[in-house]
Amino acid sequence: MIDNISELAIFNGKPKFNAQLHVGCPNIGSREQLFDRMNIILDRKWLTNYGPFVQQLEQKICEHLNVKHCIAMCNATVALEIAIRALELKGEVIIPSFTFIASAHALQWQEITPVFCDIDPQTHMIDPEIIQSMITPKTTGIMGVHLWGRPCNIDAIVKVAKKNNLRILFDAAHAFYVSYKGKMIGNFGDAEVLSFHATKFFNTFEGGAVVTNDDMLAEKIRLMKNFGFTGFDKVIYTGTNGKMSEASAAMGLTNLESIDDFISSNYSNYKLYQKELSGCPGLQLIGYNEKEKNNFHYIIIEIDEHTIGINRDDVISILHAENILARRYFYPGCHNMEPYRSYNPHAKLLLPETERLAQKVIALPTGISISSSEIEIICKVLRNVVENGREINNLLKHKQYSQIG
Ligand code: T4K
Repeated sequence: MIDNISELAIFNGKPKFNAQLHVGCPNIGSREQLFDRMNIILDRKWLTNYGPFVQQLEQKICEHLNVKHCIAMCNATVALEIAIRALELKGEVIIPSFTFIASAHALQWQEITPVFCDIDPQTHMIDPEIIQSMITPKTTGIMGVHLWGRPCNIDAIVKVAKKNNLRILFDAAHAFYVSYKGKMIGNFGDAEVLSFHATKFFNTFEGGAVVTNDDMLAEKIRLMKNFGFTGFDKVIYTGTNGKMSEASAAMGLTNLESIDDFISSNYSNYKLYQKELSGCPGLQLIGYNEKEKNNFHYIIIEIDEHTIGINRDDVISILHAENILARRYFYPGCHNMEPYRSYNPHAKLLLPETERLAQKVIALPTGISISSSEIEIICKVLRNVVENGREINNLLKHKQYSQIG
C-alpha cells in the first residue's frame, strides 16, 4: 500500500483529528454581550410574546436587508407554514426536490402537494425552464429555494409566475445577508423565509423569520404567528404559536454585532478551500459570485466518480474516519423520502438532474470555529483521495470482502 493511502484512518491509520469537525458548527458572537442581555431578560421578567429584544431584532434585520417587514419566529419551518397559509396557497405548489425536507413538509403539513421540479445542474437550484411544464389547473404557487446561500434564478421564476398568475414564496433559509443583482434577499417574491437555526450563518439558537414588502401580508402573518389575536381576547384568524423567545432574540442581536467577522472568516475559509482544491480532477468546488453580497457559509463540492474512481459515499466514509463529519446534503432528494416516495414512486423519472446531483454533493466544514490548518488537512485528505481514488476503491472493496468472509 502506498504511504499516502496507508495513512488514511479508514485503513486503520490514526484519525487526522481527535475531535469531530462538524458542518454546521454554530457561529457565536460575544459571550459577554449575550450574558448581559440574558441578565436584562431575567431582570425585566419579559421572556417572550413579542418582547423588546424581538422587536429590536426585527428592526435591525429590516435595516440590514432594506426590507419593510420582518416577522421573527421560532424556526423557519413554522415561518414557512405560516407564510404558505397567509398566501392562501392550496392544491399544488412547485418546488425543487433538491432541498432540506422542511421545504416540502411545510406544504404537505397543510395538505398541499409539493410538486417536485428538476434542477439546473450548474446552480443546483430549480430550473425555471421546466416549471411551466409542471403547472396544472391545481397549481397556486412556486417555492424557490436559494440553496447554499446563492440566489435562485429569481427573474425567470417571476416571469413564469406572472404569466400563470401564481404566488411566489422563497425559502431563503440559507440566504441571510446575500444579494441578487445588488438587492438583498428578503425583497423578492411575495415573501421570503430565513432560518436562524444553530447551524446557519447567523443563528438565534433556533429561529427564523418571514420578510416581505407587502404590508397586508405582513400584518396577517404577524397575527397568525400569535394564534390570530388582534388584542386581548379577540381572535380573527386561525393562528398558531410561531413566536420567537427573548433568549433567541438576545442571541440574534449579539450575533448581528459579529456578522462582519463571520463573513470574513467564511470568506477566508472559502478562498483557502478554493486554493487547496484547485486542479483536482473530478472534484469541483462550487463557486460564489463575488460581485454580489455573500455569506460564504456553504463549502460544497461535487465528486465525479468516473474521473476519480471512487464514489461520493466512500469519500464521505473516508472523511468520517478522519473525524471530518462532512454531509451529503440533500441526499436522497425529498422525492425519495416519505411520504413523497409512496405518493409518487415514479417521480424520479422527471428528476434526472436531481437524482444525479444527490449522488455527487458533499458539504464540508466551515464557520468561525474552523482554523486554516484544519482546512489544509481536510484538503490534503481530499487530494489524497483524488490522486489515489482507484487504488483506494480496490482496497475498500477488498476490505469489505474480507469483513464478509
Ligand atoms: N429550508 C431549508 C433549505 C433548510 O436547509 C432548512 C434547515 C429549513 C428550511 C428549515 O429551517 P429550520 O426550521 O431548521 O429553522 C440541519 C438543521 O437542523 C436544519 O436547520 C438545516 N436546514 C439543515 C440543512 O441542517 P440536520 O438534520 O442535518 O441537523 P444535525 O443535527 O445533523 O446537525 C447538522 C450538523 O451541525 C451536525 O454535523 C452537527 C452540527 N451542529 C448541530 C447543532 C444543532 C452543531 O455543531 N451544533 C449544534 O448546535 O439539519
